[in-house]
Amino acid sequence: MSTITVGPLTRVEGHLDIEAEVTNRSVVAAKSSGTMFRGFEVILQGRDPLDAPHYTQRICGVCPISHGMAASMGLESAFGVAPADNGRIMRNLVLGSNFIASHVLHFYHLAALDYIDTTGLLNRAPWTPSWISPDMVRGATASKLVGHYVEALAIRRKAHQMAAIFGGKLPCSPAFVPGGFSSTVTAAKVKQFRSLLAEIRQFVADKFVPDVKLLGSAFPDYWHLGKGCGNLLAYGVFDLDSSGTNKLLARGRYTNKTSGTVAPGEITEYLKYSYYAAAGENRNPASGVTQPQYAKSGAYSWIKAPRYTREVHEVGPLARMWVNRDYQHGISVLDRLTARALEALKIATAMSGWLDQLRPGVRAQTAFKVPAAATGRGMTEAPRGALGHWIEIRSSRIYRYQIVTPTGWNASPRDGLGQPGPIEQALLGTPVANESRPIELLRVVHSFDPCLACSVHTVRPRGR
Ligand code: NFE
Ligand code: MG
Repeated sequence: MSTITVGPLTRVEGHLDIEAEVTNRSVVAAKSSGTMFRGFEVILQGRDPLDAPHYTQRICGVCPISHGMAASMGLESAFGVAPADNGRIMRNLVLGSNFIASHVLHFYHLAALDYIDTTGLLNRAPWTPSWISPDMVRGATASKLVGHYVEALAIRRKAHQMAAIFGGKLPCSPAFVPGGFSSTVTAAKVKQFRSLLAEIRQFVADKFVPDVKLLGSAFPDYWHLGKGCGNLLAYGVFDLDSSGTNKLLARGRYTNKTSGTVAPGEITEYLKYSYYAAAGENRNPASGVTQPQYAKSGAYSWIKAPRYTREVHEVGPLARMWVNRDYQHGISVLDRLTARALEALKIATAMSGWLDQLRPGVRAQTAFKVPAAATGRGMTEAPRGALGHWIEIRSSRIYRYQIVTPTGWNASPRDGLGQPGPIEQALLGTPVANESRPIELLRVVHSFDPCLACSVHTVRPRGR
């Protein structure tokens, strides 16, 4: 038996270590560890509730819009208001732009280089040195994919420009407010948005989706690798009206091979293997506690372990597309990549219809009053999966703020029952041909598109 540690594992957002025990060239146990403590839940305590959409967007430059959305929804639920239609639609359009930017970023700039022999194509830092393996695509196919890799950089820029038309700027849009959106709808903005969207959608349809298919044919084994826990969970996203229940991607769950609904009270977070004081063990985030404790005996991660009915669940594009019956081919490395690309196309297509629903000149925000005391919950989706913010207001200030992110679910450590997290489970059985270059582990981990900045939501210099 040997132990392989990939730390830090690169081409993810944030700082992740993966430790895998390998026997007979196959993984028999794995640990996923978030190696940094950030402190957003603590930083928010005592602040003005209206700060939440702005502070929480700083959790991550890749998925800020989702945090703006979850925080605004949490405040709306605490204040008892619903967003104005123009505001709801602009938020969806900005979030949709951010989903597409993130999915394109993930496939081309984070995952694809696990599959392409870039020798002679990307011959300088930061692309070299890199792990090249004999099964990688090369020649004309590799050149074509690297060409799309470069094009994808411009597409990401354009997706940010598109989001900024209504969002004001990217990353971190200042327009997120409870009751809707603080910007205005004009015919000129709609036109500009439509033109960028057409170009981006075309890239997704003509390059992104076919490129993922191409990898699907070139790496058949990966339709069977990285299966993981098999349970999928989605909170749903992109409200299509003010009801809060009618969404482009509906809420749902697939647990032990059975479809189910999602009851927010069933979500709890375990802390046994995380660097937090035991006081908050297995609590629903509405009463959750974030009290860092480092070092702590047995703990190995700064990520908590969220579970639904105490069971391990994977979240992300595959979970969303699965519970919506858009894609139910299987659960594996390639199914995650495929579902992500197809979801980008579905969202881009829907966005063009949303543009038609905007009403120039009509107010985009409902009036609200900040109550002295209230609780609220905002459950939505980030590109990487289900995202929830829980807020408790006392004396008109934030008393408690709890955030459970998608990578919190996917990269979670073992829970109080000893069950490994989704990535830890997905690594089991992964073959490792060369222990000094375990590219197979990267392929499995990258399929989840982990973001550690989000999941551990101030770095302490030199051990202090
Ligand atoms: Ni930093 Fe994020 C997304 C959120 S992942 S990227 O998507 O929330 O935990
Ligand atoms: Mg949290």
